[in-house]
Amino acid sequence: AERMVWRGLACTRLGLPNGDSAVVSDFGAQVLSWEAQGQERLFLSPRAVLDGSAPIRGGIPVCFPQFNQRGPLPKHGLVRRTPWHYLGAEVQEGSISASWCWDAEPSLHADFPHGLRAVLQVQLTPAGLRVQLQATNTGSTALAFTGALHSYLAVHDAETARLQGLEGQAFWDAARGFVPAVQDGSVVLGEEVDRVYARSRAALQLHGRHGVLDIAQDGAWPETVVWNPGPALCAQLGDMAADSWRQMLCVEAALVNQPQALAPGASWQASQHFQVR
Ligand code: TA6
Repeated sequence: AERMVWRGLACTRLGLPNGDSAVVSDFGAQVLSWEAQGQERLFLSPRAVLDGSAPIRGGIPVCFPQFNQRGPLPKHGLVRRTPWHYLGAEVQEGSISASWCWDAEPSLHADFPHGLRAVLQVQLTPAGLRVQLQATNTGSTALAFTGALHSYLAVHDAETARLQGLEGQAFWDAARGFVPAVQDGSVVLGEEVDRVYARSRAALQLHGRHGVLDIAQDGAWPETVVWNPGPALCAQLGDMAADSWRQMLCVEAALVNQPQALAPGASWQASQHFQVR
């Protein structure tokens, strides 16, 4: 692993002998780039704010300990807008991983008076990337959290890209009045989609010009969020270009509907895994 400065951000670059690589910033412990089989697999907005004054639009933001605006904390929580502490890297047989941690003291935020440690581990394997979030209650009071790995996947052809594997899953769509529905067919790009699905046990597949990406999450993430702003909302987002909605699809491993309780001393962990076929 190589520590480096990338567009002004303190980052770690992970590389494998086959040429695959990943770049992760200390700010947000956010994966900003993942190249597998010679292709960039993540979307990073050309207008992303990279000076630490705002969350970074793209890559894999960690939303924690609150998803979206479902609580008193800033949107998507505290950790995507602050530097994490780099713990180091480890080479295993055929893979390399690195970890970051973030600690909350009870005095950190008036609306979150708890001791909480988050550890993010990023593991690069041939044609694969695994991101794992671990949370430990380091304080003396019980707490509850929600969150997500808000992964922005690269789309190279908006007309033909489709996400398969959610057929038959229950969801609600924040862009359509939160009305409960069941997924019929694949998810395609076009209008705004902001959906919280019950997790599918099987991996999802993002089909695109550069092949098929399998997307899996373990059961500690009970939901999958699929988000694309579509042209109208995209035009209002200052850190997206007008056509950025055509180049991304967020497929998020998430914990949204029911907050996860953590007793003092207790830990929780969950991962999302991407594999190019
Ligand atoms: O995960 C979907 C979502 O919560 C959407 O509602 C949308 O707002 C998106 O995340 C991006 O949020 P952000 O605060 O990064 O603009």
